[in-house]
Amino acid sequence: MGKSEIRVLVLGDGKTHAEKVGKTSIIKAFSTDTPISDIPSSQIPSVSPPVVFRPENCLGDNSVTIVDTYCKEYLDRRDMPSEGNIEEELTRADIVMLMYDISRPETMDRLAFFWLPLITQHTKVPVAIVGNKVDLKQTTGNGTDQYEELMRPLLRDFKQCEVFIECSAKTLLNLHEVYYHIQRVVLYPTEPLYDYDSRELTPKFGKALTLIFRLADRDKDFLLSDRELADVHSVVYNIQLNSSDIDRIKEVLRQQCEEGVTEAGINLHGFYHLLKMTIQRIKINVCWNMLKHFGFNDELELSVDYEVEKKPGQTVELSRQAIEFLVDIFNQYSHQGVLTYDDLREIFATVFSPPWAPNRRDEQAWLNIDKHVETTAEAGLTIQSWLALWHLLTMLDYKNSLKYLVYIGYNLPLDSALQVTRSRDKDILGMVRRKVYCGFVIGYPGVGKVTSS
Ligand SMILES: Nc1nc2c(ncn2[C@@H]2O[C@H](COP(=O)(O)OP(=O)(O)O)[C@@H](O)[C@H]2O)c(=O)[nH]1
Ligand SMILES: [Mg+2]
Repeated sequence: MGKSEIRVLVLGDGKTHAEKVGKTSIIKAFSTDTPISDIPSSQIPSVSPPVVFRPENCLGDNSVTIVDTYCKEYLDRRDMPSEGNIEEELTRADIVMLMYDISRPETMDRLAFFWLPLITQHTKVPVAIVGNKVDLKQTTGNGTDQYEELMRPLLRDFKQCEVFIECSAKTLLNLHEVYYHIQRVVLYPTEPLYDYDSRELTPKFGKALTLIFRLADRDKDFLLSDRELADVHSVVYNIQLNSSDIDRIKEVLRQQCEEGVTEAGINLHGFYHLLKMTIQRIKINVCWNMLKHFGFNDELELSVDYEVEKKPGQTVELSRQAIEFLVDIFNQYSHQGVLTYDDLREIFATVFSPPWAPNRRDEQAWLNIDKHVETTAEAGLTIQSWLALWHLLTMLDYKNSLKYLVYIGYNLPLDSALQVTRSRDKDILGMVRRKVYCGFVIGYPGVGKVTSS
């Protein structure tokens, strides 16, 4: 993702000596990779200056800046601004590392009734809850972990809490994991892709996956064959899957989503499920890397930016390649030579609005297709109407048309999709090459302009 600096704000109790959760210690342990038991206490100040990690020690091309805090009076909000401007720091942070001391339950209680309300009031960035001093941990008799039990409602009630991890600055246990996860949640956020409440992929991610599936399905049989699946892995992750890897993936998928796997390959439903399983295994970076590979940005959108140079009298039309692509789409989705309304919705399953009404998301906008081109008695489109629709869209707004072409799966270079006609004056002199003619119907109101066209 496109972040060059990750700013981590470390918060947590520290009013009295007994309540110090180990914020400064953990920063010292991060920066020296040394257990704090090996560091003289004189070298651990009460508050550390910001520590910067250069990109070579980070997860992506980013740097990491860790900002320590010192807050004496955490129970009296009126004192907060004088305490190192925590509120201002909150607005600058990319992630908050909220610490408690696992040996002192009261430091954990204060997460829910003091720290998290304060954090969520000032920022929407993710929060990593870090339980320090795990070296002092005692588990309960029946083996269940009481702290995890206590954490669960916290993670449920405060949606910004994306990570819960226990570690020790004294022994370095899990310290690399903390460092990894605070970067991971910033670089690869879960929330745009997955809804924890419904346990479903977000609609936007679903649409992006539909397009990725379509591009990966090269033989256009609505299934990912073993070869196509292996090719996706090889181009996106540079991993060569062999047949037993693929069999294993399909077997795991079959156990969880039987209808997603057929003899000939994985269908779209199965592909969704595969990605859902990937997210549930906290492999969100795998999903983001796939999105990035296919050109999606942080907002899960494709940027289709292409400007055509044209002079007055020239118009922009679809190229032969674009028309061939649209004919292929028609052949793939149509039934008995007609694209039904359902087929049309299937083609545009990768977007939220129809190309003829790009700002509308309502059902009626889709039904309005008959206002733009001739439809059959059953509201379907013949190949002529389908192509006429695209010629019309391109003439009205070629940028919009190009964007939708890409969203339905056109993956050749953008400049190959359009061509500019000769100027109209030249057409008059020589042979006419343009495919689309623009005519105006003029007349008094009520004379039948709409019905005659
Ligand atoms: N047992 C144990 N003690 C720790 C750990 N981390 C910090 N401490 C101790 O906790 C006390 C407070 O640490 P400090 O970093 O000053 O806390 P802060 O006020 O949150 O910055 C110090 O005495 C540290 O030695 C740890 O992982 N395990
Ligand atoms: Mg400190």
